[in-house]
Amino acid sequence: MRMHTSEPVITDIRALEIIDNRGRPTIRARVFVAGRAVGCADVPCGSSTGSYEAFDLRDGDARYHGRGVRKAIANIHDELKPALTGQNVTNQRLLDRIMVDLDGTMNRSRLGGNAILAVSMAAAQAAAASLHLPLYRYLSAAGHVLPVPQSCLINGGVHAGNELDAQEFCVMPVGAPTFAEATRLVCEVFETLKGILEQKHGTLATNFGEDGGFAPPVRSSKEAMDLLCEAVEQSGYVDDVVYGLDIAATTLYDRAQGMYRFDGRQRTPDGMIAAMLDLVREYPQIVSIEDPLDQDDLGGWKIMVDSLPEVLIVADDLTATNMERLQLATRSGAMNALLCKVNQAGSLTDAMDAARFAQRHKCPVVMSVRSGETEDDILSDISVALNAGVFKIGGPHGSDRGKSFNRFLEIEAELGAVARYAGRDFAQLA
Ligand code: 2PG
Ligand code: MG
Repeated sequence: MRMHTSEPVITDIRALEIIDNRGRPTIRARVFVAGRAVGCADVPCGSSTGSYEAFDLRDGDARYHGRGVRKAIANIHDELKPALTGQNVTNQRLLDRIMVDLDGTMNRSRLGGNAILAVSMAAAQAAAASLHLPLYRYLSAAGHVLPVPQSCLINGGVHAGNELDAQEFCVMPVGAPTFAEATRLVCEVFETLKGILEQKHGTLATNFGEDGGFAPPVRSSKEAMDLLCEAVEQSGYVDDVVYGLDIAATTLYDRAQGMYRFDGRQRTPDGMIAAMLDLVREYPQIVSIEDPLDQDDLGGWKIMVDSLPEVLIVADDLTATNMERLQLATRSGAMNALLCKVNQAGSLTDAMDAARFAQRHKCPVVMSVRSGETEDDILSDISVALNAGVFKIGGPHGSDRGKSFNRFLEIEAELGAVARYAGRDFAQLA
């Protein structure tokens, strides 16, 4: 029988409306390639979304309270599929350019960032499959870093039904020698924290927030930090664990009044900066603070960066994985680390370009899941391809979070001696 030697051209694209971990619709796309390879990918989605993110096209009708994605799916079938059929699937940059040009808007609002990203990621998976490579290796010959998992164990903000204003209190097991050991540390601390919460606040305190962390009835960042520190201490990992916070301050900011609601008080922007400095003074093991201020307060962000040179001041809503915003923020000295979310960018090429731009500007990359996730573990492969030093992974609860841990565990085993756990060098990987 003759071997199939034709180019891996795209022969078909099919998309389906599926649900994420919150029962909200999202897109699953499949890209089919000559020679039988197929790639599949799901689009993640956030709750605390910034204004500069790629447009998430929703139907706005009665189904799913307006959140259906049938229009985006129709755009995949009616516009993206005809434009991409016959193209070589390994030409990721060209595929993404064709889709972005066809959309024709600045923020992907005509076809939907979700429609474009679904096809973009499924095409990368199909290309990797056609070359019989794991995705991380297809995306980069140099990928070998297993990131420090920044694991959210306590949730607040819009991700929880408690009265804690800040969104995420995370552990980062930098002292572990491998990702596998880092996973064990996270899970042991998680289990210990559960016991502490039960004992102090009763079993209701062990209910979960949207990131797979607990959502206990605490009101202040210090209470949350004390609980985390106690769990780490009881687990015996004081020397191995540091902490990362996501304040998600845009969600706490009242634009009309120019005031934040934080830790039970109204605060001016200066008051908010003072509160951050105070937290780091009290908990010097905090090594990372994401979105400490509103997404448009570039001046305030610069003060944060200048005041806390040892701490990663991570831009999420500030830059929204958008190249123009990233150029503005780095030029203004308003950030020193980038949170990279693929659906903020709206295509795989745009997300990877943003991450590499940040790394060239000495801003370490924190890859991140969204609060709305499925069982698709593609982000772990993208993280390894980028050699990102940190991965914001959620708590170790549910397969929507476990999938990221498990994919990294697979990659670490597969890489063997080549694998390097970022550990204490997490901020040097830029
Ligand atoms: C964030 C994310 C991830 P969301 O703010 O960093 O936890 O939340 O996906 O809701 O924007
Ligand atoms: Mg965030």
